[in-house]
Amino acid sequence: MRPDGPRPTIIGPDSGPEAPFPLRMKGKVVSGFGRGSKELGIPTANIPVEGVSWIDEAESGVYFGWAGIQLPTSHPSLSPVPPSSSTAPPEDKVAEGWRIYPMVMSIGYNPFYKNKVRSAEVHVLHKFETDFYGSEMAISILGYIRPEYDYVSVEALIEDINTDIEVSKRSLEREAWQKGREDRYLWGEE
Ligand code: ADP
Ligand code: RBF
Ligand code: MG
Repeated sequence: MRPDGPRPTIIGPDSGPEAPFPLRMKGKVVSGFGRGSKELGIPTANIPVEGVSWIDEAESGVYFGWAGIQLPTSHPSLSPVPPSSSTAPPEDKVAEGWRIYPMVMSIGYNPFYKNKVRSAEVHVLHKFETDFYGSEMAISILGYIRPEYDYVSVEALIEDINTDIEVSKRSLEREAWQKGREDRYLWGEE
C-alpha cells in the first residue's frame, strides 16, 4: 500500500541524469488493458517489453524522460515545428512524422490491478487529437520516481499519477535534462 506523507516535487540533481540512465527502449504502440483512458482518464501507450535487454533487471515503478513518436503524416496532431528549434529532430525526421515529447511511464505489474504480466506503458505529456496505435515509439528514460503501489481506491491511484505528471514536468524543465531531447535514438536512429 502507498505510504502516507508528502512526496518529493522534483527528481535528480540539477546537473542532469545519472547512471544507469538513460535507459532506452522502442517498439510499436500496441493495445493494452483498455483501462487507461476509460477508467483513469490517463491514456497510456503500451509498448512490448520482449527483447528489451535491461528490462528484467529494472526495478518496477514509475519513470520519466522523453518519448519520440513517428506519427502518420495524416495525424491531426502533427503541429508545425519551428525550423530553427534546436530541440526538434532533424528536418528529414520531422518530415517523416517524428516528434519529441516529455513522458512519464510505469514499468511493472500494476499492483492495484494485479496484472500477471509485466508491462511498459507511457503517458505522453501532450494532448493528442486522436490515437496513434501502431506508431513507432522510442523512449529515453532519465529518472526513477517511485515504486508501484496498491491503493485504497482508483481515485487515490489517479491522484498519485497526477503528482507523477507534475514531478516529471518540473524535473525535465531543467536545462541539463532538456539536453536529453537531442538523443538520436528518439527519432528512430541506432
Ligand atoms: P490501451 O489499454 O489500449 O493502452 P489506453 O486507454 O491506455 O488504451 O489508451 C492508450 C492509447 O491512447 C495509446 O495507444 C494512444 O494511441 C492514445 N493516446 C492518446 N493520447 C495519449 C497520451 N497523451 N499518452 C499516451 N497515449 C495516448
Ligand atoms: N498502477 C498501479 O497499480 N500502481 C501504481 O502505483 C501505478 N502508477 C502509475 C504511474 C503512472 C505515471 C502511470 C502512467 C501508470 C501507473 N499505474 C500504476 C498503471 C495504471 O494502473 C495503468 O496505466 C492503467 O491500469 C492502464 O493500464
Ligand atoms: Mg494503455
